[in-house]
Amino acid sequence: MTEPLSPEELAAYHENGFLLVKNLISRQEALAMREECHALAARLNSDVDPTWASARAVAGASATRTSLKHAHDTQFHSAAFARLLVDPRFTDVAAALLGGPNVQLHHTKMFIKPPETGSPFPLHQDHPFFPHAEHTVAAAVFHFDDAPQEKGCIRAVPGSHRLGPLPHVEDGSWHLPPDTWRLQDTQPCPAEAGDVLFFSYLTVHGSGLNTSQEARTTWLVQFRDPADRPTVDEHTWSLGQGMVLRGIDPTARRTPTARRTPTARRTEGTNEPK
Ligand SMILES: O=C(O)CCC(=O)C(=O)O
Repeated sequence: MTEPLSPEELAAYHENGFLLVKNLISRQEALAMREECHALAARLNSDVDPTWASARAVAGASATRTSLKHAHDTQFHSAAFARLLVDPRFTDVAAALLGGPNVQLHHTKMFIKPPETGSPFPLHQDHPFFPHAEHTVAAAVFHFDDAPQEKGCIRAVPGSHRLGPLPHVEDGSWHLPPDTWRLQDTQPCPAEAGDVLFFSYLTVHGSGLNTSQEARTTWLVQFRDPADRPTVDEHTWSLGQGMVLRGIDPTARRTPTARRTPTARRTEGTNEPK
C-alpha cells in the first residue's frame, strides 16, 4: 500500500503546522461539490451574516456589505458530504497527520465567501473555540473552487502551532490582538479546486477580503484523535461530533453530542458560532 503522504510532506506539516495537499479530490469532483454547497445555501435561504464582529472591526465597514453563507453539519443536509467525510483519500491523510489509525469527527462547516467585499477572518487559533487535552484537533479545508489570493485565501503563520495555546481577545469572536498579529505578515495559502489545506487547531491563521468577482467555496472538517477529549463543555451542539471517520474509538467513551441546540448555544454566548 502506498503511503498517503511522503516523509517530506509529513515533516513539513510538523514543522509549519499546515500542509496543502494538491488534488486530494479531482477538479471535477470539487466542482460537483461546489454545486452541492450552492444548492444547500439556496435551500437554507438564510440572511444571517456570520462574519465575526471582530472581522468587521479589522476589515472596516466594506466587509459588511455582502454576507458570507455558511452552514454547519452539512452531512445532515446532503449525502455527498457524508461520503466525502469517510473517503479514504481524506481519512488516510488525516490519520497520517494524527500519527495513528483512528480519526474522529468534531464538526463540519461550509463557507461561501462572497465576491467583491467577502468576509475576512482576523488571525486566530481554533483552540479557544473547542480546547482539547492533547491538542490533536486539526482542520481540513476542502477547496471546491479556486482560491487565489484575491479571493481571500486562507493565510497561516508557519511554526505558530509550536507556541501552544495563545491568549485571545474574546470580543466579537476569539481572535488575536490585531496590532501584534497582522494578516499582512502571514503566508498566503492559495489553492485550486480539489486541493485540501490541513492545519493544526494551534496554527495561527485567518483570511483577507474576497476582492474578486467570484465566490470562494470551501468546506472545513475539524477532526481529532478519538483518544483526545474536550476540556470544556463547549461546541456540544455539533450534531456529528464523535462520528468515527477511520478506524475505531478505542476509549468506547460516550462523546458529548447535541446536548444543547444551536439556538440555545447562540443565545448564550456573544461569539459567532465557529
Ligand atoms: O475560510 C476562511 O477564510 C477562514 C476560516 C477560518 O479561519 C476558520 O474557520 O477558522
